[in-house]
Amino acid sequence: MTELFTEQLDQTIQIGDGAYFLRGFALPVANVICTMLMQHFKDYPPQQMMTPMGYPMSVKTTSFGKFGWVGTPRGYGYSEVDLITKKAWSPIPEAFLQLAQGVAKEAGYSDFVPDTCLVNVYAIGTKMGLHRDQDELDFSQPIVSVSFGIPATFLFGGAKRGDKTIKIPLTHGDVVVWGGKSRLHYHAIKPLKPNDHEVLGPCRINLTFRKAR
Ligand code: MD3
Ligand code: FE
Repeated sequence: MTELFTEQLDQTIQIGDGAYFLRGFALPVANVICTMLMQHFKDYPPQQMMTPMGYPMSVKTTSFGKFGWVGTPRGYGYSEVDLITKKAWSPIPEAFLQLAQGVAKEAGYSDFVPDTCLVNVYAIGTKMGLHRDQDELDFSQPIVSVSFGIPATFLFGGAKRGDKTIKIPLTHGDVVVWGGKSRLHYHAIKPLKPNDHEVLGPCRINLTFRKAR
């Protein structure tokens, strides 16, 4: 574990089949993106969605793009409108797209065209339980994740729920591309430990770029 994270900035490190970790890759655009996120939260407030199991998530979620992920007591999946404001989601900003596509290309996915950007907002103590991302149509398309704010411990498992997990610390500016076999692997975020980030305060924000349809 240790040696992965003593590597230099700007290096692409393979952490699994089709999974690539780019430490600090988003740092140069972090301030621009975080500022745009703050504005987006006013227009499309992050909400606690319901899990497919029928429990409210501790994390709050909003989206950009043609589709956004929603979870309600009556079902979950991708929706073209925000269920609270009833508005169509706003388009994925160009700066976000450039980041996601630049990263995907770095990992060998040169034709990645995301149609959704999910935004997960974590307060201290919130978490995301072990799950797979399987609401998208084409699993040959990767997911690009970008983390901002305070650090979190990401758990990366295998194809089966009971498979062993490895811990990967994710912090401000870190980017991971999840393709290949990793695309359908189980994963989770451990409850966030108390901390404070100079830009975002006691908060973590994760963006996931996906092709839903
Ligand atoms: C591995 N989000 O939104 S990002 C999610 O930090 C989600 O908010 C977490 O899991 C977060 O579904 C983790 C890292 C991530 C995202 C998608 C993956 C890892 C993944 C899809 C497949 C395998
Ligand atoms: Fe996930």
